[in-house]
Amino acid sequence: MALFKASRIEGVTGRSEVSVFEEEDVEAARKLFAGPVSFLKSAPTLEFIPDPTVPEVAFAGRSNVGKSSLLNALTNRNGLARTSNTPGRTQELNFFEVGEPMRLRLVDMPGYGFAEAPKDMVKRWRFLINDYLRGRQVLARAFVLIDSRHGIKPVDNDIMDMLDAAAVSYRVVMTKADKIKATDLEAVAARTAETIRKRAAAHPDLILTSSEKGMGIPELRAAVLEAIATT
Ligand SMILES: Nc1nc2c(ncn2[C@@H]2O[C@H](COP(=O)(O)OP(=O)(O)O)[C@@H](O)[C@H]2O)c(=O)[nH]1
Ligand SMILES: [Mg+2]
Repeated sequence: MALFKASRIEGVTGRSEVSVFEEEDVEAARKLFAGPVSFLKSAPTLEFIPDPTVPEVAFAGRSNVGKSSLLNALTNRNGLARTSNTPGRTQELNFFEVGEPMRLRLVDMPGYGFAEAPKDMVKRWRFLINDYLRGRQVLARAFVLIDSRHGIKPVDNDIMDMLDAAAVSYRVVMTKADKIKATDLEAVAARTAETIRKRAAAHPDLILTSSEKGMGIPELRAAVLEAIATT
């Protein structure tokens, strides 16, 4: 059984906290994302979300965590998801279609946790996300993005609470791994893995990524494909 180990690291405790994938699964995922990917629509409320005809995989994270960059790296398309330094501009669910014929939709969830967010905006965000997570039958898995430099913050715990409560399985993805030293990355990965082990709906292993360097992107693609494999 061939394992894909390009970005595997051993945690400080000596065990691996990082997911490994079989080479053939990584290759199948690479092929899928090398094919057609297109933006479908933005939905400010649930009335506007597309008919649930294919499985969905959602991406959540604090604003500025690197979500747009990661979606672009994942899909191999530079301008698919807009990157910016102005947090909290979008409060919509963005849907992207992958494959021909379409295999799945990627859902870019609105970023959270920016400092100047007005209270009613935060409230609207909570309602939208909760309704989507609780009501979406085709939602196969969520990916929760955590900045490697900061680790899990209270706002990240909020979204993971919502996912646990809605019984939506999710995986934690560390972003911007190129921004810190390898030893610090190991430490933050070990700490993060330890924290999520206590969570009901979380996958125990992490995926370490850098959109800038392409690190962990093949694994993330494989994890997306794995998420819809049983649906
Ligand atoms: N060094 C580095 N910078 C990144 C990476 N991913 C995103 N960034 C930068 O972080 C900022 C926010 O990224 P963006 O993708 O817009 O984050 P979003 O708000 O979560 O969608 C931008 O300036 C990106 O260039 C990464 O993997 N490495
Ligand atoms: Mg963004």
